[in-house]
Amino acid sequence: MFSSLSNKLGDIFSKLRKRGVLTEADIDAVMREVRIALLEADVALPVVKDFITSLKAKAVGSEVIESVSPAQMVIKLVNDHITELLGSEHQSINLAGTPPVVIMMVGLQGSGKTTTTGKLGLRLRTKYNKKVLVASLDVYRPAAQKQLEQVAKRAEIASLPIVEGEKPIEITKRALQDARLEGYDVLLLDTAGRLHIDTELMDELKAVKQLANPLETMLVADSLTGQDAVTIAKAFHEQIGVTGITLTRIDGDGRGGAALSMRAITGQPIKFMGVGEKIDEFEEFHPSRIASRILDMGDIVSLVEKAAENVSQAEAEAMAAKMLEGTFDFNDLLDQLRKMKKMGGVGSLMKMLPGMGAMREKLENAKIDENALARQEAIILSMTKKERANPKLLNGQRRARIAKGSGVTAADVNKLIKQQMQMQDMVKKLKKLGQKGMMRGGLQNLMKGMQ
Ligand SMILES: Nc1nc2c(ncn2[C@@H]2O[C@H](COP(=O)(O)OP(=O)(O)OP(=O)(O)O)[C@@H](O)[C@H]2O)c(=O)[nH]1
Ligand SMILES: [Mg+2]
Repeated sequence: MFSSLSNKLGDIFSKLRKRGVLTEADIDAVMREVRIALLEADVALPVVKDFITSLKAKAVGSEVIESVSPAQMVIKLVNDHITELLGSEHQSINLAGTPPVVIMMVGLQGSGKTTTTGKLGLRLRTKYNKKVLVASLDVYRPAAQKQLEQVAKRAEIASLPIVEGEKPIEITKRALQDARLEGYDVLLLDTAGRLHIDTELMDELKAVKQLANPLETMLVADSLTGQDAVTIAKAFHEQIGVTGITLTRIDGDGRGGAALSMRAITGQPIKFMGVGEKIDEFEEFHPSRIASRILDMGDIVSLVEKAAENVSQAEAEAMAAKMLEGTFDFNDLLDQLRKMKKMGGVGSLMKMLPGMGAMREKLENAKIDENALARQEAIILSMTKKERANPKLLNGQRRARIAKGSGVTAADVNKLIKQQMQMQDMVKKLKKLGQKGMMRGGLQNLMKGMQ
């Protein structure tokens, strides 16, 4: 889903990551590329314009958090913006009414109303524990009512018995009555689709709506139709009032334009998405999760958030200064280990680092030993203050004592000391990069050295 947009943004950001400090010209160039990517994804022009304007204002005005690169900051800003565009908070179906709660499904022909009625019914039965009745008001297309009956059977929910020759309004009355008498919690009304929005269809929907007084009027829209889906949604909302949107065929939607513009243009929340033809291929729509799927940036976003929480500017500066002096010893390492632990361990940190997206699976397979951090901490704690400050003191005898004291093998102790030496080397290399470069990438480079 949204793979082409995801790839384009991925390309833009991977170029970004290679740069240390971003200039304003860099930011401008990025914004241009993001703009093109969104337009190519078929996002509505006014939505793209707004997106870029407010993103740029934030990018220029935001403070760059130490230990996070400006490129990461930009990625986080874009992520936050996409989430906002998708509606920020997840909105679930509204069932807060006196049963039977009526939900009316509307949409153009073939948008997926009948399928979605079954999917939603199944979900209401299994996840929400509701007793569900469905009724088809589609008296125009032959076998439409039978189709819903079949779908309901698969979802193991009840469907209103079919009476030949009945009009939509009559079916609605009967459905309401049955639902009341038989104690159903929810009544789903599947309506007929039309090729285009026409007055006849709208008048019928209005009449049904007035009679049934639905708590939710769910517009079912085909995401593959891109901007058309958005225009249609707007028209439906203006004419009959929509309370929620289900986007279908997200599974085939590489571009994502409809999903990204829908909320902004209609003002109505996307509540569900259809991700396949099968009855259980249906998901609640979570803006933040979709945004991270689109960006596929691992969890850079949470890295930035966590870094902002955990590493104060003063700490980062003090550490950078120490590294520059080349006096980064075991005391400092202990400090770093504790910070890393606070940030969720090496495993979760590695996953969050830029450029790790593609490696995520490999990393998970590699099963980074989370206990390693605790072990390293124990080893350092078994050292005397002097030893921590001056690792050169650590001869064989002292190493054996430390191993015993911390309950690890001598090999573990040797490994940590070796790592520390490698880190010293790295510090020397970093020194050549100058203070600025190091402060930007200090913590990450340090962690790469830890692996
Ligand atoms: N891949 C995929 N196919 C879907 C999805 N939702 C519906 N479909 C398919 O879309 C086609 C039309 O679905 P229907 O549920 O009959 O659409 P409708 O809106 O009820 O159509 P009318 O009643 O004729 O207006 C069917 O072949 C469904 O299997 C989805 O999320 N993904
Ligand atoms: Mg139908």
